[in-house]
Amino acid sequence: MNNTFDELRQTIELSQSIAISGHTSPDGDAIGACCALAMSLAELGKDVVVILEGYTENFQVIPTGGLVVTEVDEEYLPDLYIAVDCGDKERLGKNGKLFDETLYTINIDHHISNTFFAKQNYVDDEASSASEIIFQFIYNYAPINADIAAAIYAGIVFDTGGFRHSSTSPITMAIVSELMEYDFNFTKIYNTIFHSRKFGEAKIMGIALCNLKEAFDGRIVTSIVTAEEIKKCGVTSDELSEISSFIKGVNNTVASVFIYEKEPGTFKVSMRSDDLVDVSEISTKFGGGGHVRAAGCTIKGNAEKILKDVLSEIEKQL
Ligand SMILES: [Mn+2]
Repeated sequence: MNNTFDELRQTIELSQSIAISGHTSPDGDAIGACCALAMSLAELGKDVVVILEGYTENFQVIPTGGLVVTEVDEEYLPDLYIAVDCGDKERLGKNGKLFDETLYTINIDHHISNTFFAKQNYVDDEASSASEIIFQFIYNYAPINADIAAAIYAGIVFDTGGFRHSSTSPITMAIVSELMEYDFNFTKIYNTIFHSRKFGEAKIMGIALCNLKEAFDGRIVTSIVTAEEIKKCGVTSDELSEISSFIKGVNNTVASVFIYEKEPGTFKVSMRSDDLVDVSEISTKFGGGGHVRAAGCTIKGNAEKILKDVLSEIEKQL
């Protein structure tokens, strides 16, 4: 069961040193929510650190208040540990140990699968993002300034895919409307998160587009890139994450299948779809996972054969 905001605020009052962290491989929401909360609690006079793994260049646009560290000293033990945007304790990665050792723990999250793993919990699975909850939590309680507003904005923009996903609600937009009263560069945040890429990323996108093929009268688009092509562009697999959704954008396409060679003979299959195709069902058949409209799996073998097998599974759903 959820605690109330007032109960969480009482725990904060009882604490001077506070550690905050999000999930491993932090995304825009985890970073934005953690940093916004940290900056706001620091304004209240608390000693706050945000413990996060390193993250990609695009997210450097999110204000941190200089409070982010990747590691803490062995002897560091805060009064309170707040986990943000983590569905379960495992998502804290190696910080789970410190979390266990801390006297007061709070879990603030928006994943429907949340396991209520802290001593106090606040989970709202209808919230678009953890950042949205953090806004509600600090509103009328702790200070909000331009940097805090920018961090919350970044988290909401990221988790809603730029206000596109169905999780975007009137409440989300009301919060964004409040945030825009503060003086920060929302255009820069939006563009940096979604529309900026490294040279190599643009190049590998070009190669993927050159390799584009159609199946089932253009209802499925596919592309394969080899390890050699990836190496030539000097990119890592993180920098291929846009490709599948981009090619899904071809008119009249109901699903995309993007395959890349992770290592010789091992291929990652990344799929995107609309309502017609459940790609999580397909990826599960090949030992992978994901969501109905975005899923992936790793398959060993030959790329053309893998594509054929995946397409024949998709065909059953068309
Ligand atoms: Mn999130």
